[in-house]
Amino acid sequence: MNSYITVRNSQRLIYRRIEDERQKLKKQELLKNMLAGSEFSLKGNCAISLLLTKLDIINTILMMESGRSVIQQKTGRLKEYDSVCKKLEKKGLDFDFAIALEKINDLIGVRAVCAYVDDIYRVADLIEKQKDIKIIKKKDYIREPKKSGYQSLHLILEVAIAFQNETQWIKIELQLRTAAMDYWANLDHQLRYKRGRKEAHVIDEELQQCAAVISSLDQKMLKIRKKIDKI
Ligand code: 0O2
Repeated sequence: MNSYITVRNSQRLIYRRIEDERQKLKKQELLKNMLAGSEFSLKGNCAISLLLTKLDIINTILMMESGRSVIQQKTGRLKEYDSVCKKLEKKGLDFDFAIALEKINDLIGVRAVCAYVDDIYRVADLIEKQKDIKIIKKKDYIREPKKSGYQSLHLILEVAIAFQNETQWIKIELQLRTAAMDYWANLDHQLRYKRGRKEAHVIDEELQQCAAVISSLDQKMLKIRKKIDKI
């Protein structure tokens, strides 16, 4: 009798596990469809275009003041499904579209590369003044670099887009960095960021040292520019 109950219980456990796995796969499939779906990508691409245009205008304003181009390069992207899953997993969250929308700040993202460190804050100041942009959060990894050495200014924003006769606020992350910070981040990303902790550990220190060199280079370049500005 006892062994009969044990078999029944383990059967139940197996069925529950299968059902959980089925539900998980269903949610994953739904998440994939929602991310690739026309409404999310349409709104996301609208938000990206709007922010890129804002950055063009800001660059023109700052160019009139300084006589040089302040934003050297800018790109926008919607986060890939695999990358969304990895991030949800890392944060211990469910594979759910609503949760991803709420908890992942960079589902929609724009990155702008500026000439000098002080340009980054000038651009950020002008972004803050826009009436159709709300600043949700500011993460200053330049004043306080991440343990990895990563530097950039992250602004989590909401931009207003006109969609189906109403205004909708869309969350988007703006990453602002210098070309030197961008160079470091790209190589770090390639070498370490997406690998396992153990694997990456061996190069942690060297990458931190490179980040310090990058930072002092940025400061030196800024000093040189300020010197020439005075003449
Ligand atoms: P990918 O593939 O570049 O998109 P949060 O909930 O906001 O605290 P989150 O979103 O991890 O947690 O915020 P965080 O730490 O500000 O990082 C957001 C993004 O910044 C990352 O997105 C990277 O693009 C970049 N980043 C942060 N730390 C590092 C780092 O040490 N090295 C490099 N190269 N980039 C970094 P993703 O989705 O992790 O990656």
